[in-house]
Amino acid sequence: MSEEKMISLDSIDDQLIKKAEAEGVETMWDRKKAMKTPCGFGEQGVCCRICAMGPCRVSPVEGKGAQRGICGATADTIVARNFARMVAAGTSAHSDHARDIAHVMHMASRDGAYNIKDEKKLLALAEEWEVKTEGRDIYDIAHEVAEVALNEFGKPFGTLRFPKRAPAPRQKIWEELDIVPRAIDREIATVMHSTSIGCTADAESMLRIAMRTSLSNGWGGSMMGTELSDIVFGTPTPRMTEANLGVLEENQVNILLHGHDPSLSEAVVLAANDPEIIKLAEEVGAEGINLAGMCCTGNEVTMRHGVKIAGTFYQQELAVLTGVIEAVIVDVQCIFPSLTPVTSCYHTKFITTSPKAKVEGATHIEFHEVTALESAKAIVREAVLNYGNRKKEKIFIPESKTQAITGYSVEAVVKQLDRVVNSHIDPQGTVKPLADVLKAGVLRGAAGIVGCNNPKTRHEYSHIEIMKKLIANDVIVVTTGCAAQAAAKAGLLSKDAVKLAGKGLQAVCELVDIPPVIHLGSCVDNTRILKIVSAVADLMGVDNCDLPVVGVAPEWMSEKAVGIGLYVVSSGIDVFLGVTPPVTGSKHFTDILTNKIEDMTGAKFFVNTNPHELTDMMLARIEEKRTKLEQKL
Ligand code: SF4
Ligand code: MSK
Repeated sequence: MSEEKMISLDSIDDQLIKKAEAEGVETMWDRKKAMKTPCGFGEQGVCCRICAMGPCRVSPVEGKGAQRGICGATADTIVARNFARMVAAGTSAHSDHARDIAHVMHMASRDGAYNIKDEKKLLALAEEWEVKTEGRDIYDIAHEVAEVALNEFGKPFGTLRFPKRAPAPRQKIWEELDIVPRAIDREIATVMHSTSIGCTADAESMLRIAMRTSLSNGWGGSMMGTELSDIVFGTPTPRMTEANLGVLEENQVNILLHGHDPSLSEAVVLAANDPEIIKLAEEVGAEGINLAGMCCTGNEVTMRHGVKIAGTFYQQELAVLTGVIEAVIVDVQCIFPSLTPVTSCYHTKFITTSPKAKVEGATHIEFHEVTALESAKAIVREAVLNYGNRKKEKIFIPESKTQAITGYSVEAVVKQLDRVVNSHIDPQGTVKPLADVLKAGVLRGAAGIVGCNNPKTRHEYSHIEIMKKLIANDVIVVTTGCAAQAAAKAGLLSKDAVKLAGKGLQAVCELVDIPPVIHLGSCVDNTRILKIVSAVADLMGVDNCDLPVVGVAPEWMSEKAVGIGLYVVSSGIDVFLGVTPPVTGSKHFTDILTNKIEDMTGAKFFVNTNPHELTDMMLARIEEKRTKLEQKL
């Protein structure tokens, strides 16, 4: 097969798809084909199902076809409402994830299933939130901080706490635009209310409401998810791991951990290392228990424990096709319902654990945080007892696996930067070395490459092509989510990849001892990017939008990505998309997102489905921002 015809950049994916065809297993590519041409109205965002007078499909072409829905809503209104609902859904997913972590922190105890792993970070947050710490037990402090966090979801008055972390000029912009987020749940409810029949019918006003909601994600729920996870499960530090389906072991019990919330995966890591469970694995004839992560759960456990990465969102069905996975254990988000029919073709158990994400046909073993270890042991036991049921003739483990370094929290990045600080001149513990090399032009800029996979693109091709081109042009890359896993598989998270970087970036990587593409974690951890960018802006005395920094989602697919994209733009950072969002049915709204929003936030969206052209657009924008920054400093 010629390279261009391959579905994936990674040839093992194509091998596994062929295996699926030979074994009569339906995968997403079969279903994609069966979909035929996507609905043009849906693709352009002009289909409204908000009330039962509809559904109404209005024409995206001015003056031709139905121009208004039955209630009179125009294409501008319908597109803007649909977009806002995507933002609200994405915000709810990340924020509800954070709420669960806050509850876990609230139940943490010295002798319980969950402890406080990063006391320093807890104390810093307590101080920031004015929670008394003096003379108090660390667990009392943790419980009060968790209560404050939980109140962020529904407090009746005031605004969220984390936005005060943003550079002062950014906060001023939010105040002027009246988009400082209030309570997280309130912002989501406001979008749902405003988009209901007979409410907001003004595209720009709709966007502002969506922006405020997105900020309640980036500077609210997601940031809380990151901060509290670090406190309870440990702040990540760089560690070596391996990535791709070659990490599966023929002679071990293989468990695929897939989903998002670290409360479950942390307990599974403990359970898989429990002597009683290890003994059981030996009794069934296995040499051990091999955990492999996928999607954001994969990121969470690799950055805290070095658990190997099986692959990306796109590979969830392919992993099962290897025939050696005893159980796919999932919690919430990005889980294909097709795992039921796919696992039924093999011996694999598909185990759901959350009442928020039950799947028909799966084995549901509810995970209870109060009895986390016992709960996780019961789940892992199911996997171990399934080891003897493999169908030998169906086993195929691809040989491919790649070395990667994962787990750069903000603290870890700062620690690396401290290596080059002359402590007689500058204080340690800041991002000043990064600000200095950006200012000097040794690094031309920085890019956060994030997000999912999408069968509209060749799997991982856009992620990797963009990363390679950026680092070759002295743009440092940080990455999260499934983009980070694509980078791991392509070898870009290793120090060997430094040779692919331009001279400036090479020098920085060697001095600071980092790879050119840095793994920052899961999707909620995009807030680590916000923190680093804001810290650099503060040091330079400018706003985020003045920096040569871009956000990129080359293969995004989730509503969560829409929520992220909007909070990134609202935070003053341009966002480059490789998949067109469903907004093109409104010229007016598309123009706001790709043009006018810059007047409000200093940043905007760029869209191009060709990864090379998209990268050229980024490089041009980075240089444009550099020129303006030089004049400003
Ligand atoms: Fe149609 Fe208006 Fe109802 Fe939407 S809200 S379905 S455009 S009548
Ligand atoms: S897991 S949201 S496919 S990045 Fe966060 Fe990957 Fe996208 Fe899910």
